[in-house]
Amino acid sequence: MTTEDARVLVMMPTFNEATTLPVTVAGVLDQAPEINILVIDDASPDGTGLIADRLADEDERIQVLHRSGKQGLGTAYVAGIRWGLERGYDVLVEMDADGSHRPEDLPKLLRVLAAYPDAAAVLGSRWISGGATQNWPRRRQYLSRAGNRYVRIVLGMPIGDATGGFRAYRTEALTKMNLGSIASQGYCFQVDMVWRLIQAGERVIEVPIVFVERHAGQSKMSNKIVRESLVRVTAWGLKHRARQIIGAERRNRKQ
Ligand SMILES: Nc1nc2c(ncn2[C@@H]2O[C@H](COP(=O)(O)OP(=O)(O)OP(=O)(O)O)[C@@H](O)[C@H]2O)c(=O)[nH]1
Ligand SMILES: [Mg+2]
Repeated sequence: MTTEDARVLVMMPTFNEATTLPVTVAGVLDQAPEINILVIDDASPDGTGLIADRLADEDERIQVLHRSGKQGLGTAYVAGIRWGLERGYDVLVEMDADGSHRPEDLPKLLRVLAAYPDAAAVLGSRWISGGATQNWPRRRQYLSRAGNRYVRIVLGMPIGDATGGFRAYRTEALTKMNLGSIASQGYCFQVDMVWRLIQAGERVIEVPIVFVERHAGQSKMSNKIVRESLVRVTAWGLKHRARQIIGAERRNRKQ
């Protein structure tokens, strides 16, 4: 699969992104004219869904999935992945609509995925060499770095930025995944996806990106989302350790 002949769908979940969605969509189509975009809107009170419909009317590369109310980022992406798998895309991309993910980084993600046919996913990373954040408050940087360090320690995953949401998956790897068992709602959905791929023995590659603080609209980040991540990542880590220990005990008994 080369970048040219792969069918690529960019999934863009939105909740109250009326100002930033049109700019992001235009930027993506400018950078990668051959791709399609699916906006997944959770009945945004600010009318983002209507704006998305208008964009879709004007350009057949854009489609909209409307959901009845705010149901969280994780379920929005699972709905987007199902939609993309049903329609036979080769690559599914996750991307925020708030301007934080620069469209100019998209071709790089797609290029690297095409260059490594054995890779299941390419993650845009803020926390590897060459990656950066722009205008992000110190507190958010600290939270993201500390969260990612915790993920690395608890899950033993050699990933610099497992919580980031700008990434490209090869659909082949996603078809093997049990999407119905994904319960994560907030950021930990991102960790959940990488963890599932790594556990399945898939190769995951990171490329540096520059993450830009949103200029408009409001963050949906909350203490609840941080708590969910902490609880779930800790539970996955304990389960993983327990499996390792039980496996080692069995092996010892056989010897
Ligand atoms: N459909 C849908 N989209 C959501 C939901 N929560 C967040 N989003 C979208 O997911 C993307 C990321 O959400 P943000 O609020 O920017 O969260 P974040 O990027 O993790 O946090 P900030 O750095 O503070 O912006 C944005 O495009 C949001 O509009 C949700 O419940 N449903
Ligand atoms: Mg954001």
